[in-house]
Amino acid sequence: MKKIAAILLLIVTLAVSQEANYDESLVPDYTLPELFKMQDGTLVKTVKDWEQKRRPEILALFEKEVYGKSPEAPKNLRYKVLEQSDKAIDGKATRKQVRVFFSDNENPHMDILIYIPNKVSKPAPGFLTLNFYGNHTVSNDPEIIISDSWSRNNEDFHIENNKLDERSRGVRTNRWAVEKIIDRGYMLSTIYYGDIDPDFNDFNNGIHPLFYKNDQTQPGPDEWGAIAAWAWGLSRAMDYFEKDNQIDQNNIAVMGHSRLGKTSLWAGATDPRIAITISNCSGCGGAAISRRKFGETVKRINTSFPHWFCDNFLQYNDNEDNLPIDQHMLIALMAPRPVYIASAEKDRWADPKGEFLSGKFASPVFELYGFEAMQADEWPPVNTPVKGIIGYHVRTGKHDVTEYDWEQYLEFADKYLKN
Ligand code: GTR
Repeated sequence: MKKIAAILLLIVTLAVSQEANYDESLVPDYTLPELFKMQDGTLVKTVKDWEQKRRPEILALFEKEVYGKSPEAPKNLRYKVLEQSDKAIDGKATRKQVRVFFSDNENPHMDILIYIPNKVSKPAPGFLTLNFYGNHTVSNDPEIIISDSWSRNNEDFHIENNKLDERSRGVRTNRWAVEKIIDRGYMLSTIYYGDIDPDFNDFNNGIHPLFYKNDQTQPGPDEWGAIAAWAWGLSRAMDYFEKDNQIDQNNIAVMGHSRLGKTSLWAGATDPRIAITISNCSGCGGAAISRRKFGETVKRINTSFPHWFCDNFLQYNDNEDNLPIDQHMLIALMAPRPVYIASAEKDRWADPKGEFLSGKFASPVFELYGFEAMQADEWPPVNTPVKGIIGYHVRTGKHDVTEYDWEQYLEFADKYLKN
């Protein structure tokens, strides 16, 4: 009898410890690491202090403790335009599908699907994105090449045996305002994230093995996890844009949702060529402040997705207060480039308020550059975007990308990309 009671108690304890906190009054008191206090104790006073000392320190801490360090671009990166037509989207756009080879071999490679508005005569500014289930899911366009990389299965999308096929063409059009983006004069490009690294806990496929030394079979504790690898892939697309004179390489906004929103933030932090960074519902390990432990926690994310971050991040399971950084510092790494953080009211798992706060707490760095701080003292009401160099909105609805989200990103781009 005693034994049964003990087992029951254990089960209840385990269940409770797994439960996420959604109660604001239970958010613990926390002290954030100081943005402007350098490791030697001196304070940042000027942009030069920030750029030459503090920013590199913070970037190095995120590399070592959270996402892992990524390698440089391979010297032998190659590109091949697989297909091109100026008759896409009812003749409004030129579609290009470009294969990027990461070595002298055929594999691994990633395909960039690009739509460029025909009405724009100069190189087009626009959006660089990753997608979850293949380029062919973002539009019904029959010419989009289907990736043969490993995919997560999805019953709703008829994705079985980890293989993408014709049945999933166009299944994600609701998340991609392709025509609207083109009509507004922007380029849209997207890459299947599984081309860069398949999203499961294994480091023997995708991009990682290309960089292993000797008998290495997985990244070291401070080397790139999957998020860093996906971000690295975005940087390789930026390398390609430098070579394509139809694309305005200096006016590219990286946008991503959820795990790919975490990825866009890491890409924006590590690649200064990215003009604007947009994270949509990025949550834990993205924009949300880790120390709040609201919704998904460091422990939960490291347990469910052990391959996303570097192994050093495991030390902070149930130990957020010892992190030498928090996610507001990731937002600060974008400065003075504009950054947009978006949340959804029902996406409490991602801690919408914590996502807002990281933008707010990053403000001092933008102010150092002479910009106004985030233009909201309190977490704003739903569907009331905060416009400024740190943009923010929480919209009604769930964890998703909607027309409303794209409308805000297009406005943000009108303000900061075209000029
Ligand atoms: C969830 C995960 C989140 C978020 C999301 C997604 O299961 O807990 O951190 O990344 O997946 O990417 O859709």
